[in-house]
Amino acid sequence: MRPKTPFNAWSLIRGGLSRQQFWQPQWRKAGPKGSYDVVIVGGGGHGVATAYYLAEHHGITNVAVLEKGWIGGGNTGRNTTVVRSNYFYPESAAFYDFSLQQYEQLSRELEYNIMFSARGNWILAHDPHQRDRMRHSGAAMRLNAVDAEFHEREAVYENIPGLNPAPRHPVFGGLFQPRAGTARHDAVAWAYARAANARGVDIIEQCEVTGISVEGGRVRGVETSRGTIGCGKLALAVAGHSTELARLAGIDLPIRSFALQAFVTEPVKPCLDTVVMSPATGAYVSQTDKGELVLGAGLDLYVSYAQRGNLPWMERAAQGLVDMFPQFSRLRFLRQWAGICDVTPDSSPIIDESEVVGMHLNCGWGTGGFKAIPAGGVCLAHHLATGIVHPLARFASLARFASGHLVDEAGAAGIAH
Ligand code: FAD
Ligand code: PYC
Repeated sequence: MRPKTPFNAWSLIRGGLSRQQFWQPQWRKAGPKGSYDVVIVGGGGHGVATAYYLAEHHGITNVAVLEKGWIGGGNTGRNTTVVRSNYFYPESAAFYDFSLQQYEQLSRELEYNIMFSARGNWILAHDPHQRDRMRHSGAAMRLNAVDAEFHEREAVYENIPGLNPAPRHPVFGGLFQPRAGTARHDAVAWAYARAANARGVDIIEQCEVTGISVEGGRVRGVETSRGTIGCGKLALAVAGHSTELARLAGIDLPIRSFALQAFVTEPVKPCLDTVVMSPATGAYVSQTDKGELVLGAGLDLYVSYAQRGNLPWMERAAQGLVDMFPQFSRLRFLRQWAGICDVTPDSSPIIDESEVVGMHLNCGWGTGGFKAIPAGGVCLAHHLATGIVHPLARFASLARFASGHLVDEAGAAGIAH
């Protein structure tokens, strides 16, 4: 007979860590010092990733991340977790595919399970024109060395179990990226914050930046709800609040902020093993490891900083979902929420130094910046540390809005960019 081991639920939950290790905070609580070499405003994915790469790639650790709420409490902890690199133009394909490659090995690098799942991403074509365009996009992706498969209608139905055989918007085919998938959003922020902190970075929550001090055209520091903090360089990574923060330094950004909503249903057994996006219905859906369906639709149609959901958009997302998968019609929604997205005229990001010397920007991610967190962090850290734009971030300059060298990715996935 096997010896009986006493069942201990706690040791299972702790996953092999001792009680002391398990309860240890992920990062040490820090009060702000009087000044830092680099101050990063915004404790979302881009802010904490930048801090990590400053320390890991460049040995710069006299760094603070200032977050007005809690780490990951902005769009990073509100997004629908899709990571993919199915962009059209060579510049964006190189940038987003580099990011996806980082995601593929991030759990190992940061020693933190970010639950990356390469379950693939489908974009459905609902008319012959969309089908032609998706073939074209697939060809562009392959030319850019990104994995892409265009499938005719029959193959789409073979691959997506339960897809409505007679939807109101018929399916003419689909563009599939096998390496795309999902990752647990807040784990990404926690993993980077923990790794940055372990290398010496101060992670300071409940610290709102209310002013930026500029002297002789150069940034000197910030005013915060916890006092004045001086800095050699400043980085703003505040997503939907970028225009407000940049204005504190006298800069007008070509960005408008819109709410993007998301919804989850009650959990059910595994029934959907991929991400499905349907541009015609405006909805997209995937299933979490817990069993909930996560879904959303496009941006709200008016500019706003109101971080909340609304009934018309919930109806729109539900209609799209039920048109694609009628069997989900009896599921109940558990939660709805919104995040404020920072949209540029060409739907490509800004990673650049501003006209205030020493003040850098990481913004303009709109509806699609979760997948870009590793690349955004690498590029901003490189620019802050070396003074040179990272080659992957050349397309994300501020100058393009004056010169007209736009990289228009508004149609990247039909729903999000
Ligand atoms: P955030 O995570 O928003 O971080 C900015 C931080 O700055 C916030 O925590 C905020 O509190 C802080 N801050 C603001 N003002 C101040 C201040 N004055 N002082 C101090 N701190 C301040 N992208 C994808 O790639 N895939 C998806 O599936 C996807 N789905 C989405 C679904 C929804 C509903 C939403 C809203 C977005 C989605 N996105 C998605 C977009 C993605 O979430 C964002 O582009 C990305 O998270 C931006 O990260 P960030 O670090 O720039 O911003
Ligand atoms: O970027 O894949 C994405 C996305 C999906 C929904 C919102 N953004």
